[in-house]
Amino acid sequence: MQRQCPLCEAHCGIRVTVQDDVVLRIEGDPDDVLSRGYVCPKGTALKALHEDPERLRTPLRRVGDVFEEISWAEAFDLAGRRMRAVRREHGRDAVGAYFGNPTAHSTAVLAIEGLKKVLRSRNVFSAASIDQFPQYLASELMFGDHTILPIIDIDHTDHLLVLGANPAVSNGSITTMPDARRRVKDVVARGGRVVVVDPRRTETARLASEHVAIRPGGDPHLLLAMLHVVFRDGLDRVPVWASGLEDVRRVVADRTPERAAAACGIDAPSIERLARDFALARSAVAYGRLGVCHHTTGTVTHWLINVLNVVTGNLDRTGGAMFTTPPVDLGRVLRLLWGASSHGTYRSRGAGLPDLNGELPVAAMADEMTRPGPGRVRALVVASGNPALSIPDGRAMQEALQGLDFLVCVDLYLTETSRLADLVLPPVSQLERSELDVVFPAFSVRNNARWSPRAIEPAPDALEDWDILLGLATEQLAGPGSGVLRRVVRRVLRVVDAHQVTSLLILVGPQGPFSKARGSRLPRGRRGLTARRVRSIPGGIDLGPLEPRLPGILRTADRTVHLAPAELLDALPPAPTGVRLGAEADGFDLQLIGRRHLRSNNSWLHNVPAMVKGAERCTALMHPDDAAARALSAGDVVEVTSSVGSVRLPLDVSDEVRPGVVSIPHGWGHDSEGSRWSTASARPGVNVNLLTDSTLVDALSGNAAVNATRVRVAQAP
Ligand SMILES: Nc1nc2c(c(=O)[nH]1)N[C@H]1C(S)=C(S)[C@@H](COP(=O)(O)OP(=O)(O)OC[C@H]3O[C@@H](n4cnc5c(=O)[nH]c(N)nc54)[C@H](O)[C@@H]3O)O[C@H]1N2
Ligand SMILES: Nc1nc2c(c(=O)[nH]1)N[C@H]1C(S)=C(S)[C@@H](COP(=O)(O)OP(=O)(O)OC[C@H]3O[C@@H](n4cnc5c(=O)[nH]c(N)nc54)[C@H](O)[C@@H]3O)O[C@H]1N2
Ligand code: SF4
Ligand SMILES: [Mo]
Repeated sequence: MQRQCPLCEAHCGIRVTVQDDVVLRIEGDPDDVLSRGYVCPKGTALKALHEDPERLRTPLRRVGDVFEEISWAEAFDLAGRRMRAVRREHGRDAVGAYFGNPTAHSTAVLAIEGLKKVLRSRNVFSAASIDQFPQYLASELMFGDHTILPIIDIDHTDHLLVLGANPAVSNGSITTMPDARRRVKDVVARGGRVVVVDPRRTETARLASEHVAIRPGGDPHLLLAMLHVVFRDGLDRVPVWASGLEDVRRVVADRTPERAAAACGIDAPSIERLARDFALARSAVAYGRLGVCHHTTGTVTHWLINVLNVVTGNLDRTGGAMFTTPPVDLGRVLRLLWGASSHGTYRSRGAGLPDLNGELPVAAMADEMTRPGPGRVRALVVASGNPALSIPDGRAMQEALQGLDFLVCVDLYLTETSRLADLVLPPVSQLERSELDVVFPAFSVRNNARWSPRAIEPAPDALEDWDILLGLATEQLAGPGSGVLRRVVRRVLRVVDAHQVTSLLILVGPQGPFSKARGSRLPRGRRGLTARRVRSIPGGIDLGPLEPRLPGILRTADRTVHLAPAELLDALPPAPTGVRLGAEADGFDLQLIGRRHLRSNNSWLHNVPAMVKGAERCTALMHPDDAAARALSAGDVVEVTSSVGSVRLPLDVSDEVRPGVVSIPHGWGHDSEGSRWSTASARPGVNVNLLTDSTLVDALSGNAAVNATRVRVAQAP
């Protein structure tokens, strides 16, 4: 059977061969309209994940130091009683929620909105605020809605400028581009140029025409100087639907390449050339992702990336940054549920970080669980997340989780987080669920609609995330008569499933029969997409290349793209006058950045033997000059220390990283007592978030700025 791999944003099509409920083989699906046969090693690991004896199959309740298996009815009853009691005693903000990365990869994404609706808590968090919050906020301020996200038209561009992304490994993020390696190589093969701006010579940089080893955090300076050159040399081609141009011209007027050079570690002639190459290309697109999100300047940098695309005439045109026409308009769904996109409606009690669309930044999460007073989180739902490893200041986070009155985790495993839970609710495995992808067509390089049937029949009493999250939501209903209400809602949920909801959303969506949206490209004679049609075509439906959609989809009051929102102008980093180089006064003389690996997926594929075999991957990587200066060599165990904590791990030495930088991957640190993944804990690695500081954030969005962490490295005693 043909379906998709839901592990990362690429959502590759896979063929799963099953006999007598046993998976024999998983391979890439050549019929898939987006991935055309590509699959990475993680995709084939879905079999091992499904079969993993340590994957949970039954709800678990904590009794003292151990877990015991209970029925679903008992589990929901327990969750309901405990959470309603916390709410009764301490108010609705005392029940919080954290939604992790995999929630976006199934219909759980719709169910969490239901849970949020009944919780009505200020204390809702998600992995998005250690990820794409800066992109959301830049979109909100410029396009009027955080869901209007530009996607790179990599398959048609003549010039790709990558800042802080490594699609050759990640396979694309906020641009779904399975087999990104081939797509990057194709740009070069058709005579185009790929420039990768990254402190590390990454897997993507090795495929590129040029690698520019920027100082971490230097991106806004580089972009301001590139814009300076574009205007100075009269290379701007600004579309009519953009406003605020004069303000942009004004703020870049003194941002010369010479002034930017030291701040970004790139010499002025190179900056000039990068700017001219970009602006003079037939089509060009600048693309930024995590490397630039994870900085104190995250939102400013994404704004400048968008501005560069707009003023060179490359937003909303083929080969530039474009907008999709997906089957489901998630922005509209969210607006129906929550009203217009909003920012800073309320703030976290401690650090005063602003909400973005009803979600507080994770950088404030541990503090909101421990800071006394009204509004303190005492009960928490964690759905498909592992905050114990994924959030800055891991020690504080783990202590805060431990201090909760009630923690319920919806997870497949006893992880570093769920081991601390009072109740663990495991959904079916990825191969046991069926779904219509409602998220990633909105981010894909081609418009598409794809259906994933289940490959394996789940056990009769097994539940999907959808059922579990809505079950938890039902249990929140409280007040007079609520017992009856809960019974009625339970009945209703037995007949209303995720498929009915997604079918309806497609029917009224931009590709549906009633839509007049531009960019709908159904084959002639077949008007309007329906879920039934999507389900009937294995490999999915190709709805054509991305098409120009501006200004129609803008949600700003004046229907223009705002090039110069006041918040962003105010937040510009000062023009550099002199830059501190070398040792910092506090002795933290290196800057910490992350890296991803093709066989990892954040914190949770390390229990699959094939995903962790081979050389140790959780290592500190530094430049030979930095190693020599500290009398260190490859293989040494080093101690890496920040103002927050320290970790010990093996050293790797390579000139692929820029001097002054040390790179450690995240998602490791599987040595906690009580977690239950024996393969992972045999080679635990260390949790890099024991070093990162939850007070380092992008000032505007509150996104965690983990790449701004300063450390020192020495031989471990
Ligand atoms: N220092 C540093 N920290 C980072 C990052 C970084 O680059 N550097 N990256 C950040 C980013 S981009 C992200 S997205 C976050 C991720 O942060 P999280 O989302 O908190 O963590 P994950 O490691 O993705 O954990 C996912 C959990 O969900 C479980 N799971 C997997 N599939 C399912 C499912 O279908 N249903 C359910 N219920 N559970 C499931 C897994 O067992 C695992 O425990 O980490 C962030 N943290
Ligand atoms: N194999 C695999 N694929 C994944 C994941 C995974 O864990 N494994 N995770 C998924 C998730 S949740 C996400 S969000 C995406 C992330 O997708 P990407 O953003 O493409 O992935 P990263 O590897 O985090 O790339 C960030 C890059 O930024 C660079 N960088 C660090 N600091 C700076 C800086 O200051 N300036 C610049 N210009 N560059 C900098 C880093 O060296 C790194 O190469 O990947 C997804 N895909
Ligand atoms: S790149 Fe790998 S993990 Fe991501 S969807 Fe494709 S097969 Fe799955
Ligand atoms: Mo992410």
